[in-house]
Amino acid sequence: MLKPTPTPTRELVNLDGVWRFGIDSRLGEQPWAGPLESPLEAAVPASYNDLFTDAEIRDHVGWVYYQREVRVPRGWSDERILLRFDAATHAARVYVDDELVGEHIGGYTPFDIDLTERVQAGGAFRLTVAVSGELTNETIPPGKIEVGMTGKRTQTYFHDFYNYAGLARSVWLYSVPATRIDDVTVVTGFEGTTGQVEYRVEVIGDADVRVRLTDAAGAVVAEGSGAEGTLSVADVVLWKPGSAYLYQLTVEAVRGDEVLDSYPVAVGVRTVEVRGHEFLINGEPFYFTGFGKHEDAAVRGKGHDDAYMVHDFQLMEWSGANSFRTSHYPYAEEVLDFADRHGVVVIDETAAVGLNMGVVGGMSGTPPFPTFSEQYAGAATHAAHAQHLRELIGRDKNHPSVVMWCIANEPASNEDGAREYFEPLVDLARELDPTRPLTYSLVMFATFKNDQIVDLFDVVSMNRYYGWYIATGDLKTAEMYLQGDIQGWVERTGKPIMMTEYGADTQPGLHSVWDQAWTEEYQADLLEMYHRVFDRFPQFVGEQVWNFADFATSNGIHRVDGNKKGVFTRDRKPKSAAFALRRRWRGLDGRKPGSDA
Ligand code: GCB
Repeated sequence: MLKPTPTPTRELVNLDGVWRFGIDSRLGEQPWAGPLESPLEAAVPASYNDLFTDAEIRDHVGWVYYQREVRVPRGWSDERILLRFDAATHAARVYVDDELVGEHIGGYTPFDIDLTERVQAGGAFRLTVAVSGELTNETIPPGKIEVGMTGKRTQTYFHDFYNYAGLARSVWLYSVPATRIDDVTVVTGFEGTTGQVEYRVEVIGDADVRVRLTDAAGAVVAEGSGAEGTLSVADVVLWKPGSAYLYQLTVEAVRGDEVLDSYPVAVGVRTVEVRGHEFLINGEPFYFTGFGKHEDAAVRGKGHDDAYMVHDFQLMEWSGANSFRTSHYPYAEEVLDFADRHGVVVIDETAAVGLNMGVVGGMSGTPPFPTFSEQYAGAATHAAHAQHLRELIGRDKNHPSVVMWCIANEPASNEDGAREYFEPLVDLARELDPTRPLTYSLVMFATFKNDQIVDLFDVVSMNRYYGWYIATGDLKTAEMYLQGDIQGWVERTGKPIMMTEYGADTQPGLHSVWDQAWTEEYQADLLEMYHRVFDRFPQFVGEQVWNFADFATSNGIHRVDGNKKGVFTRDRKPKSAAFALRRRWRGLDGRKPGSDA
């Protein structure tokens, strides 16, 4: 799916700003049929939950309404007119004036609605969007809605981060020509000093395709024609972690000399491969350093914010992180564009978090009923997961920064039914993208003895909390657990292994001379212990600390003002561990992780 981009043949109007806002329980029937009768206004992009002081809005379970007037540019009378939501979390119904014009389910992938037949160039219309943050056993991620003694509907879910909802990413009105480029897929490779850019273009309407590859200085380095082909790039400059280089592929739909449509795709020439127990980028072993992150900030919730994005990448670079995982959902496209431009490596994760009834059983991991059953993750969940995977790969397939798909976070891969659930999804992902390795993040109670799906995947990604949830405050015991655990996976799989989560909640400013949980020293010591163990295994290909920054969680007795496993606070101040990571990841300790040097 192509991101709306201004080109010589496409125009774009950004609809971000302050919209009228109300929750369904306070609005009349068919609130879209006129101006919203609500005194509230909400910022877009932003999750709505933390904007208001009213707890009933924050915890609302149901539909909320956003509304604004939209003016269509005068010059668009011969164009197709599309509306794009970069995300509506988790479901949306879109109305133009009094009419329902489209719906979408899935909170972290974009969707378009064609308004050409309903709006007029130079005219205006009332745009109303109903958004629901509800999670059920038919959604990804899953959740459950219960009605309590007071009659209030409450939402529970099986992940710890707060279930922010609303229009957290940009909204656009854009024009495209009737005959147009509908999709572009790029796959790159190289041999010696010659790069290859394989491309495939889908066109709507009757047109020929012409492509042109330009280098970073704008010089044409290759040209081609036809809907598919391979371009050769002499003296190719590769896209490398820490050293991004982007070419631009300009794709044109043409009839004779007339250019009907034009669309640019940023192309980083690089390869990704798993060989034996190595993860190779451009044929060279790559060791991931970095974090699991969240899209999370005060007030805006999961609202995309360019300032936070720039600052987060700065802090990652400062700490020596070369990568991150989009835990636990696809991030805004701007983030991947930024990673492409700055040579940061991304593990792109679906929103499939919480497919695990074992977490309800606490540390015993005993599910109250089977996870992979109609009661929880059944046929409807599976269909939603598959559709989400299609939308994710459709959106992100051309990003050089994305080196691996993570199909789920901590599913109950130890339970019966896991294989039947995951095998078709793995097949689907490989069909959609045969070029990138696949992984899933392994929950603690999915062990090398009882996991049922690891052989389907390319990389073993472990989430482990020895020294925190298990052997709390006892790093000696934790070290023995961790050593045995990794050893077990090495012997079972022979695949590359990485740690996609490890960490400890830490209250900034809390200090102790003892091994005391929650102190800054304990967080740093715990990470150091893990690193000591990782360095003993040549099969280890990476470490991503949980989490980059503190983040908001749902109400609960296990968290005080959110999850505090951040190496940075929620407002991005470093805890002691940040300095320790910087020393290790920048090689200031004299040895870079994953290298023999
Ligand atoms: C996990 C989850 C992550 C949590 C983390 C924790 O295993 O994948 O979403 O935030 O543990 O801190 O408990």
